[in-house]
Amino acid sequence: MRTQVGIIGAGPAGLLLAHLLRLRGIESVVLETRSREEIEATIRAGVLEQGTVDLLNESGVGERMRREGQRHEGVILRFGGQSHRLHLAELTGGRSIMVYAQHEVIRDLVKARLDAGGQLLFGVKDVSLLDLDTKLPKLRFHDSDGAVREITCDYIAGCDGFHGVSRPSIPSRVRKEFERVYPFGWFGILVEGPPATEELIYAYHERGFALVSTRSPQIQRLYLQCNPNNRVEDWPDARIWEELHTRLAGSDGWRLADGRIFQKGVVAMRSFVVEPMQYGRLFLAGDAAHIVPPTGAKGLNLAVADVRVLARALAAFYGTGQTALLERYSEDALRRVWRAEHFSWWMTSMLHRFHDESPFHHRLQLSQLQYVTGSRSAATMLAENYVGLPFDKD
Ligand code: FAS
Ligand code: PHB
Repeated sequence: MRTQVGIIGAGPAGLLLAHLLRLRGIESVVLETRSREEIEATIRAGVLEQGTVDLLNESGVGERMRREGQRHEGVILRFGGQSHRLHLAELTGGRSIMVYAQHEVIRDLVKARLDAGGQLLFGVKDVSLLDLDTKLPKLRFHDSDGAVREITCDYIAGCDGFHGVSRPSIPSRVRKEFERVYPFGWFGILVEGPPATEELIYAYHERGFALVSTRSPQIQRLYLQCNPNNRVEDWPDARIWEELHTRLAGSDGWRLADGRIFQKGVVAMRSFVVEPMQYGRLFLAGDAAHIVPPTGAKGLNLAVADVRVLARALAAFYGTGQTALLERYSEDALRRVWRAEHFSWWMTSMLHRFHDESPFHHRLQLSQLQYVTGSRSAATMLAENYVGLPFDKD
């Protein structure tokens, strides 16, 4: 087989890249280990930045998001038994977030690719990357029938997530990795029932962080800080509700509503970046290159930002033959990556209990929360990072 861009991974990064390339007349093939059903059922992120919403709309795949997504103009920080609303739109000149689950974005992008006759090869195995430092890099793999296949490409995009094969294909002598692993995880649940709040609640409590998010008027998404080694069986429903009610309790009369929990999972918390995000004809995008703790709701949005830069660079090459944007892809993408890494680390550090920290640290966290919710300039800093800086303002 022969294609212009070989893409490994049908997550948000790989699918959006394939879609943006097609809009510019550039062909691609996407290789995905899992099935279409599996990737469309993967429960992950829930918040889209303003820039992500704009890009999905501009590229013609935002119709269902506009219809079913929930635009939020504010976000709530809850501590000391009180809720403090940050008016995101007012603080950022009208920018906001859209609550629309990642697996819905995946469904919309898969449909757009298949409707356009895009080549999405599901169920592949043993993908390997060859000849990356030549003008004809190759992807070799077993297709869903077990046959060995090989695709010769002009370029390869590694969009295969944190545990994929792309990043390790960059020689270790070239790679520099930056990592911070947090001493806690998030226990996430999906609950049947109406929303208990109009906007997302990020709660700081001495027993640990809690987040009240949503998926639809009928399904709610909640998280609570937990031991990183916790398993689902460590958290029976009664314990989950007791912990959530304790961490979200307040003197303002607001109370979380219970409901039937129908999905549970533990999300690890780490910050990670690899530099550079390219090697020869291989370009990394999304979780293949970086991971953020989900406190800042940046993971999915960073993947989108990477492929926006990569699609533009590839279009310049195929349009004019110039390779300057391709050569500086990593430098251009990493500016926004490190801004999001810092914001995600900052939000995580402010809102989570580090149980090995002193009471002094606890007071510092409370002081910072009071400052962020009491000072317009501090609130603006949080708001503009949370809704996402305009793409050209990295
Ligand atoms: P993805 O990991 O989404 O996609 C990579 C794709 O490549 C997958 O479909 C995988 O099957 C495929 N693949 C892997 N290896 C392959 C190989 N060798 N060959 C072919 N295909 C291969 N972000 C938030 O903002 N908020 C959240 O609440 C949040 N929760 C998360 C919960 C979990 C459990 C995880 C793992 C991540 C979460 N994230 C969250 C981050 C998440 O949304 C990512 O940032 C986002 O999925 C990144 O998209 P991609 O880079 O496309 O990677
Ligand atoms: C979610 O709804 O899954 C979600 C929302 C906000 C976050 C993280 C996850 O910061």
